[in-house]
Amino acid sequence: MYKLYGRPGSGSGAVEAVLRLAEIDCEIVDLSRWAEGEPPAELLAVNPLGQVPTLILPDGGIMTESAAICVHLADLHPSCGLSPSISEPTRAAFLRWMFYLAANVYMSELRCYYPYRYTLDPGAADGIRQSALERRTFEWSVFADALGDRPFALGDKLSAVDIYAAMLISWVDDLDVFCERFPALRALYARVAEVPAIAKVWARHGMPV
Ligand SMILES: N[C@@H](CCC(=O)N[C@@H](CS)C(=O)NCC(=O)O)C(=O)O
Repeated sequence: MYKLYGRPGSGSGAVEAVLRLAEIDCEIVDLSRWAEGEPPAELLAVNPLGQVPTLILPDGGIMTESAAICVHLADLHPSCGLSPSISEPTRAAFLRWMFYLAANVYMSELRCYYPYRYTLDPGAADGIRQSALERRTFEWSVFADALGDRPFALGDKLSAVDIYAAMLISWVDDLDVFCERFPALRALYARVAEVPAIAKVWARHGMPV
């Protein structure tokens, strides 16, 4: 049995959606928000960074890193159709965009959310947040340009990339402005959110459906 440490509205949303679509049984532990530097002991015991999502595998192994977890689960359960197999032509794009979103957009989100972690100068936090917001917009524009007018990141078929992107889109503060600027991403979000199993997870995470 898997065990997922998460928090509603956090990076565990995409993992939970993949678990549901892959019909994987999993105990979900919803942690409440914690004060800076004080993650719950239960989480710290399995992830020294004190971050969610953290997944305990059936063999007791531990996985962190939201994108890696999504890829791993989707690969292990090919019937869910969320990851192209290693020999499919779309595999390279699949890996590219999973890693792109995790390494760029998610990281910009973290700089917005925890700007003080990226400086020793308390007066610099505001500037870090502002530049992260600008950088995030640029990163989304790169993703939107690559998406073009295709329904999903890899073409006609939903994959874990779309779920991951939709989770990150839901974190944007000013969604109206964002959707106006990136109509293709608004459409992608809507397509993801209309999948019944995902809509249930999004609702649990307080994400727009
Ligand atoms: N690179 C990690 C980032 C995970 C992360 O930063 N999660 C946030 C919630 S979205 C968290 O747990 N923050 C608590 C903290 O860093 O203290 C991933 O992709 O899973």
